[in-house]
Amino acid sequence: MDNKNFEIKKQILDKIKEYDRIIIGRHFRPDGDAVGSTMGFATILRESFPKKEVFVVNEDYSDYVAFLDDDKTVLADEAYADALFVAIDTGTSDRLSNKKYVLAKEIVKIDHHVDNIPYGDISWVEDRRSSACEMIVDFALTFKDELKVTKRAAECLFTGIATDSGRFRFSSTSGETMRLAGYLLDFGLDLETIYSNLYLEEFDYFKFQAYIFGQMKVTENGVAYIVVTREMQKEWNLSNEEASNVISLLNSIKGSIIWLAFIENPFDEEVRVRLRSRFVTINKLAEKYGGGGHECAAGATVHSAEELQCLIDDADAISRDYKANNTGWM
Ligand SMILES: [Mn+2]
Repeated sequence: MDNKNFEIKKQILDKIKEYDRIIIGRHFRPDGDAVGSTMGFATILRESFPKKEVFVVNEDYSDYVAFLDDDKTVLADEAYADALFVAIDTGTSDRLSNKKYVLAKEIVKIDHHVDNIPYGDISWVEDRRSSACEMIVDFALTFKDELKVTKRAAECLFTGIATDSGRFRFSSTSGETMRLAGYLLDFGLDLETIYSNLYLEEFDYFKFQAYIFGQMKVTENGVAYIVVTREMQKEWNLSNEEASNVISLLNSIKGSIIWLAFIENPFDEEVRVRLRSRFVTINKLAEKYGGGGHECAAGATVHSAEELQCLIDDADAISRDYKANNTGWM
């Protein structure tokens, strides 16, 4: 365990002790890490401080990790005035699913995204971490005499680490990630059930995959991309989450070190872009198109077919230059 940022962690623990009501939130369109970290943290706080009211309150939920049995609490505005709001896994406050966070007395931020637009009265950000869940485990172990981790919390936190690290495959996976995940495994987690929940798909989904493989394109210098059109989303009855997850179908093509999914917004002209890469970094490219994120996983937005093509061309040039000047990529 590393004691970097011990002072900030201590401030957060003290703040939690100070409040009787703690409301926990995360980013909208939640993924495994967002759900796992908030539910895991809530479980730890409830076990450790049974007299406190601890709520996880958000406005949207995940189908993908529904097995984590997310809280769907709705709280009256009045409940916020004397509460501490803990925002986890959310880089910027505009991405918070629970818009009522502004009503809370104080805000704590715990996150592993690049801290471009800081927020919160206390902010603990470590952008080298694989996941917010990894930070929650680190937090629990930093104060292991006061915080109680249970098997239920361990299941939530392990799921978040496993999903956000690409099953311990992304370069954000460190020895520390493995040690903390190992600590969680020791609670007797049922890996077969967890991974079955994460991997198994309906037969129809495989037909959808075959369709996507037929639609995707690869540029001259190896940028794989797909446009998930409105029509496609309607025809295949895709949820927002399912449409976004199409990006993961492009991630294993030899020579494609950058891959992109363009997801048309069903309600306006906006097109959401998910950018992924290996070896080469693409967060600068995302920033150029009004977005940002991690070095190898970022998001952006384009507003026209022309802008969409520009982004593909830019990505192609980055891929070309990287391949020309580096070896060892695949
Ligand atoms: Mn995350």
